[in-house]
Amino acid sequence: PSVEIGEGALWLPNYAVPYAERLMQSIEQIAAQAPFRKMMTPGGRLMSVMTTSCGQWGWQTDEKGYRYIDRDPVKQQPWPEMPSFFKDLAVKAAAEAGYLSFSPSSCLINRYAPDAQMGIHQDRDEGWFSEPIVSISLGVPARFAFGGVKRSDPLKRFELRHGDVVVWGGASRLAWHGISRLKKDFHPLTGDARYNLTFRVYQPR
Ligand code: MD5
Ligand code: FE
Repeated sequence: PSVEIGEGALWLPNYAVPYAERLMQSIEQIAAQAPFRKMMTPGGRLMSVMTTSCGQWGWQTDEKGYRYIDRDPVKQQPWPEMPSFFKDLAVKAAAEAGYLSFSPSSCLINRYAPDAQMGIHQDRDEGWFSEPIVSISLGVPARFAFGGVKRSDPLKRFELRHGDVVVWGGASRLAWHGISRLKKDFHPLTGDARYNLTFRVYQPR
């Protein structure tokens, strides 16, 4: 089943449940090559979420700003390859929402420990806004807030749970959104953590 939770945002509850163990194994392998790290915002604040990436491009924030880069600045190596089943899963989910030529070049992997959060923001460092972002949530559930394309648009809240996939296309592609402080909880696959993978199309213009 699928539910449109906002304009252009298609929620596929439990869609990734059959792949969850494989996804976590691959996340561990990726993190062994490109470790999870807390990045700095351009304003000088350390993010509470830990991140890594796989694929051709990885999202980076530091004192120089937000951007996509083709190497892990910690390891000074190219980002780990995007496993083919990651891409297949994201492509299949995008197709459910009518995006038949989705080809992500970046997968950002977020790790939320208890109390980690992500403030309200837009994902606009990619360009290519006619392409959706596909997100996969694993482990502990999180309260998600999303609004409209204007910062002042009212926020709707709902829970993203283990195995949920959301295809963020159309008007939701540039919607403001964030994740509330993660509650202490337990999931048999991830312990007290939540993971989120976001598949993105980025290429320099
Ligand atoms: C997360 N990650 O759960 C979220 C899921 C990020 C981020 O926000 O930037 O790493 S992605 C949610 C998303 C993407 C694009 C549009 C919208 C939500 N939206 O319209 O709400 O760690
Ligand atoms: Fe985001």
